[in-house]
Amino acid sequence: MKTAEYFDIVIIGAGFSGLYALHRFRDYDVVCFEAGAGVGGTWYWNRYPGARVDIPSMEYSYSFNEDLQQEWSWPEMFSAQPELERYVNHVADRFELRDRIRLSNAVKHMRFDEGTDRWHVHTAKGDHVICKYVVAATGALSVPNAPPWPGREKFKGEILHTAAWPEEGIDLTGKRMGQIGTGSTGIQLAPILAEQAEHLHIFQRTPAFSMPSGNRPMDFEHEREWKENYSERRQKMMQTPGVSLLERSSVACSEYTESQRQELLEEAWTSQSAFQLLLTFSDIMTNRETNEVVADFVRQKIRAIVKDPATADLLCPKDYPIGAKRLCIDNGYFQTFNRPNVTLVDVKSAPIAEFTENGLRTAEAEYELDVIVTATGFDAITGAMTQIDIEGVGGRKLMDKWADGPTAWLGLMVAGFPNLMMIHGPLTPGAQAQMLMVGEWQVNLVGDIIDSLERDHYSRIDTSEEAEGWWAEEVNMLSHNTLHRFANSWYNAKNIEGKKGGFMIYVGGFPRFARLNNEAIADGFRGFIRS
Ligand code: NA7
Repeated sequence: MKTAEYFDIVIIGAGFSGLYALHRFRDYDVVCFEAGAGVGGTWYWNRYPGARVDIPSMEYSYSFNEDLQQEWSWPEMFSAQPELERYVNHVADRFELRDRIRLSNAVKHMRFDEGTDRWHVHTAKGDHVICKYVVAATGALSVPNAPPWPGREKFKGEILHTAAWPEEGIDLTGKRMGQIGTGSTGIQLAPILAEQAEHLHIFQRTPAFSMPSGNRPMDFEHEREWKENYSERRQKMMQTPGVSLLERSSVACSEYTESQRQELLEEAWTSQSAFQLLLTFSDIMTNRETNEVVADFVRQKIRAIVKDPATADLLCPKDYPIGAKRLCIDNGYFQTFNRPNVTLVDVKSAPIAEFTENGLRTAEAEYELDVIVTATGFDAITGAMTQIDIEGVGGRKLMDKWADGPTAWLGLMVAGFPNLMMIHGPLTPGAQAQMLMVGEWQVNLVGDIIDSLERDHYSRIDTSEEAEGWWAEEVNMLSHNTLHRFANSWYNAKNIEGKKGGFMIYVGGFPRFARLNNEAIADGFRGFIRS
């Protein structure tokens, strides 16, 4: 057993937020544990062909250092995974963060010692660290969801998960392939698999809404303009609900004639600006009829692209509002179904029953496959925290406390788990706002909190169940004002059978979220208990 080491702060995760936290806390004695063999979190693990960010790269990048944002050049408008990984590695080197990161060394167990107000953190490699604060930058989408189909061990071919894609890549040329899952990931992946496979079966449970990504080589005039105005633009971004400078209409759909609506939607569809479609009218996420106008526009697009009417019909989402799950962004996804080597299989009506020696079997038929790619998403938002055995005050475990769904004051702290703060925790804006900059913002908030506790000589900060209740009310009130709750997705834990959670995302927009956080701190740390 290794001897215990002492640190001020343990950071869990060396993704984009964890790396920035290392930089922000550089004046403390700090160590970062990371499960992966490299830095980058999401952008380290999700190296499947076609992985690409769906936010423009001039926006989806760190804002904390002016020199960094001036020096770095993105080759494409929406960066692919290899470029994001190159960037995050550059940041780790440039800011000399590596010597405080312990890779391939996941945190497994944490116990809060009430006598000393210290966390005891134990890792996969047997490290034992005693520290005052833990900052969990564990990521909202970091634990792959692997549905428990029986027979995995029988299958003679290869089973891959998109979020654990082999680093060395894999040659899929001429293989009989099966892809399960048609969310953001599956939609990026399918066109590329189809080019390589002898035949590709795509197993779809729920069809997704998707629009063309508009990716293209970086326009250098656009880059120059951004760089000249970076700080002003970053500030403006923080004043928008999604932390993004997409154009947001303030006009309701009903104010337009039918032909004006179609013209606006067509403009958004071809805008080369991912997500613009959801901002065409002011009331898309609050008015069911408006939402249906936009949803129907996309269904018409699908029917116009996909030649076989039965396949087109199966690809049309019909039973949930557009935008209620994250809108997908594609590079020729629907066109893929016009290829002779691609078949769409409906596993809603005939679910996957088991994996077999030679492929998989649904309730209706058996499919012979060499490789099965599961693009089945994540045990999102809570998964990364509940897979660590975390014992708080009185030995209470986080996974028990959250058995019926997560609770957290401001999405930041959980009552009974002192000195533990989460970045992108449950009940924060998550994927409803640009995660890189919100992560930076939250790290700065945590940094300010820790600085003030140290300055005022506190040894413990906790929150209360009452404060968790206030935040739950705020989150629920907001989610009842929008249409997001009408879809089954990782936002409400309904992507995984049996998972409980309720609505876990803050949909009130970043400015309101930030204001409520700042007000609580300014108001004498309302909702927190310091001692
Ligand atoms: P998602 O969006 O959760 O998509 C997962 C897909 O896998 C989705 O089509 C699921 O169907 C499907 N799935 C999951 N479990 C099953 C089972 N048991 N049977 C059949 N199909 C299944 O994950 P992604 O990785 O695509 O995207 C996650 C986020 O990353 C995305 O929102 C962006 O923010 C980036 P379902 O829809 O649940 O019926």
